[in-house]
Amino acid sequence: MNTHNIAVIAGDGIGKEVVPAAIACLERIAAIHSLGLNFTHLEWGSDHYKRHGRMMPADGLDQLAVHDAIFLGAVGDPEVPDTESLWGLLIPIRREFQQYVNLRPVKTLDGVASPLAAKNPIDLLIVRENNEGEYSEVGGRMYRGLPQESAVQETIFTRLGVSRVAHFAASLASARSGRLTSATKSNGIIHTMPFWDEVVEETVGGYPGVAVTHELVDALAAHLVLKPWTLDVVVASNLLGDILSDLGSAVTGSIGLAPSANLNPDGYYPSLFEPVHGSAPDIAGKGLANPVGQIWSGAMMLEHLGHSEAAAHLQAAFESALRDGHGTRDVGGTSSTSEFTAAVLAAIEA
Ligand code: GGG
Repeated sequence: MNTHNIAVIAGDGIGKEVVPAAIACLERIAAIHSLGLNFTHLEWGSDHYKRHGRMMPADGLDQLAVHDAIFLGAVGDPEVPDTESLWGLLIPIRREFQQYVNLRPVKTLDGVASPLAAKNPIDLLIVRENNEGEYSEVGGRMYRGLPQESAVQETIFTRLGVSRVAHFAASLASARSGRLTSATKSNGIIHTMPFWDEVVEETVGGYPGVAVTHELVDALAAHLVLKPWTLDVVVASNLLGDILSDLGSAVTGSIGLAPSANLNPDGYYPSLFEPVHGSAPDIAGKGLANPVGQIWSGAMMLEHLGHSEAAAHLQAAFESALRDGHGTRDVGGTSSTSEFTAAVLAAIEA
């Protein structure tokens, strides 16, 4: 039996609802496909912060390092500063384990109410740089509370960082249509963005079947809303990729649908799988959360661990539950989180 040790961090808000839903599906898939998935549940997140003053224990990264993958729900709590919840858990994990690719599929799903997606099928991949760029701790605040109060935040692009994510995106594009779009803002951001463009261009030059188009991110945002079906693989910096992928999921019907894989493509470290959405405190605890983003992230985890058949089975099951009208309210249906999960479990057996 293939056995994998998975660290599970449900985290905050709706993470506590969608993670158990996805684990129930993963356990059933594991039983059917004879996979050993050993889940270790780690009670980390904002409740841990409120008790101990930190989002995870001091040796949290060491505890995670011995696992084959990490399955995360959401982080964020109205009583905890957002900088603490993000920089105290998710960002250190992405960095420590060199998860420099954040792969975010944007795809039309049958059964989801989305006027735009109904026009033409959408099937694109956003490759977000995940370790550097605008997400940087370099900077500071001065003269707090005075009229001259100021803040500086540095963006950092390295040749290594940009080229490795561009390689990943180019090889994906090469296996698909050969069309790669790189998000830029090099007309306004005159040092880092032209550097990003140059390194992407050089890297993609090594892939004869791939053509890269550099699109200004404002125009690309409009492109993503007006004609998303003409895009295939999009590579973007940390911040731009985050924004574009939220927009992409909204275009397909709901951010609750969107999965993501924070990948260490070299395989030296565990990768992390999480839905794109956050903790949604406004609907937490009400049984309204859409578990598709979490379940789909579980399918991406199975694929990453080498179980394509099991991943396809799980993917087909949640797609069929949506197609059969079992969607949650955000996608135009009436099901609760548990009703939708029950429909996926039934589709797994079908
Ligand atoms: N699903 C994980 C989560 O809660 N993400 C919320 C968030 O704020 N993410 C920021 C990011 O991906 O950079």
